[in-house]
Amino acid sequence: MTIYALSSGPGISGVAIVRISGKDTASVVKILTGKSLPAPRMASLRKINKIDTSELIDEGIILWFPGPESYTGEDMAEFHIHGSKAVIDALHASISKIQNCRLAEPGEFTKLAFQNGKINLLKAESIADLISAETEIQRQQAIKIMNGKSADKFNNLRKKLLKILSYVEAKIDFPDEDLPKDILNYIKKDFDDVYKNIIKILDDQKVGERIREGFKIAIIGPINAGKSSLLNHLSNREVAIVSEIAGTTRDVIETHLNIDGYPVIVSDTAGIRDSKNEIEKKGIKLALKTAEDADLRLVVIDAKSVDFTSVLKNLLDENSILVVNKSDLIKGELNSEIKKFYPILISVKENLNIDELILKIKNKLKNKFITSDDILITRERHRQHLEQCLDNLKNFSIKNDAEDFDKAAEDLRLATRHLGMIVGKVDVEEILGSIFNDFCIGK
Ligand SMILES: Nc1nc2c(ncn2[C@@H]2O[C@H](COP(=O)(O)OP(=O)(O)OP(=O)(O)O)[C@@H](O)[C@H]2O)c(=O)[nH]1
Ligand SMILES: [Mg+2]
Repeated sequence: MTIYALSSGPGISGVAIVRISGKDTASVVKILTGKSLPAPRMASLRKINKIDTSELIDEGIILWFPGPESYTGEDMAEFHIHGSKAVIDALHASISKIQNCRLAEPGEFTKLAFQNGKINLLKAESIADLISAETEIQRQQAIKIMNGKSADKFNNLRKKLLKILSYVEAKIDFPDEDLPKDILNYIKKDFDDVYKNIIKILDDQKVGERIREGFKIAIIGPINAGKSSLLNHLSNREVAIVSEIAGTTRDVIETHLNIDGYPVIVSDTAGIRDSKNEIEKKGIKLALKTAEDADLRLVVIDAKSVDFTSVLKNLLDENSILVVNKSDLIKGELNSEIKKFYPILISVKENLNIDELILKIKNKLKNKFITSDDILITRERHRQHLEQCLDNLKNFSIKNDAEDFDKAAEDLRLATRHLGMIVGKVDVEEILGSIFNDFCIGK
């Protein structure tokens, strides 16, 4: 099948790009332009005609990328046309009438690139991340991984395991021969190295995932404290209903914000109180769960009627900020009990001290989520494979010590498999290759 799709964003634009990939790409270009193929990778201005009536659709630049030197590895072409809905629709309609051509599915070009060995799975994922990056920190993370930062690391660790595996396999094949001492030392050293590295990679406070998905901030507190007002203020629009009626918010209301380059998801929640209402009770349960799962909690209370239940006190830890709202309604000092928690006094209504609150949030984020080159995990998928790899390595170690080499080898194979699955590489031939290349049986 030959696939096609609009690759530039939807909506009106100066130029739109329609990409085509598959073995009939050359004929699509020839049919629509009525001319022979342009030179590979050279921008060529062509008239583009409707397939059935030969009526002119538009004039645009055609780029022809013969496979395998293309993004997907197949023959590909790009039509750079004027970016209106009508031009794009007309071009799509004409391509769809050509035999074996169909509209691409989401991500299909990148999927083809992966299947054809042009990119690994980590790169495919990071391309998706780069496309959806909304903040600078997300862009930086995506581009580093696209450049192979984590793939190189995982491949190296995997290579070491494959080498150890080749020695263990040799031990199985030649049980009467002892492995030389230096090889035994080598196995031990490399095994420890891989093991420690994986533990270090896993101990990352989930920063990579947080950067990709957004840091979670929960606004929690008693009814009517001004939680929804604060959410609306931070997001600069009316996301949540604000009213003086106690218990207005019932569901968790989420908005995505960019706080100085940090991608955050702020959740407004139901006010905490002793309620008999079933729906409200559900909302309160959800609120507490949201607060528990959050990276940072803004515990908002009302300056005038400080209602500071133990439930809320328990939520105050180093990942929380106590926000005392409605400062416009009080005169004088806060009581000393509250002062203990280093509160920040604000008024959403009068826009007092909100900038300080934002600064405090930023500092908390900065301290908690220092990114470094050690951050290699950006998805739960990576974490799961690494954890499974670690389990298999533990099992290997026990069985290897007990000289149960058959079973130990199996655990090691599973461990390498999990590392391979992160990068999208699982190949039995490669394991065999490593055995025969590195181990000279005749010695
Ligand atoms: N005076 C004053 N009133 C405020 C301030 N912030 C919010 N309010 C008012 O307080 C009332 C409650 O505000 P909400 O934002 O709905 O409070 P909430 O915490 O979301 O309440 P629930 O959803 O019921 O838990 C509204 O009438 C707001 O206008 C403030 O800084 N000063
Ligand atoms: Mg509310």
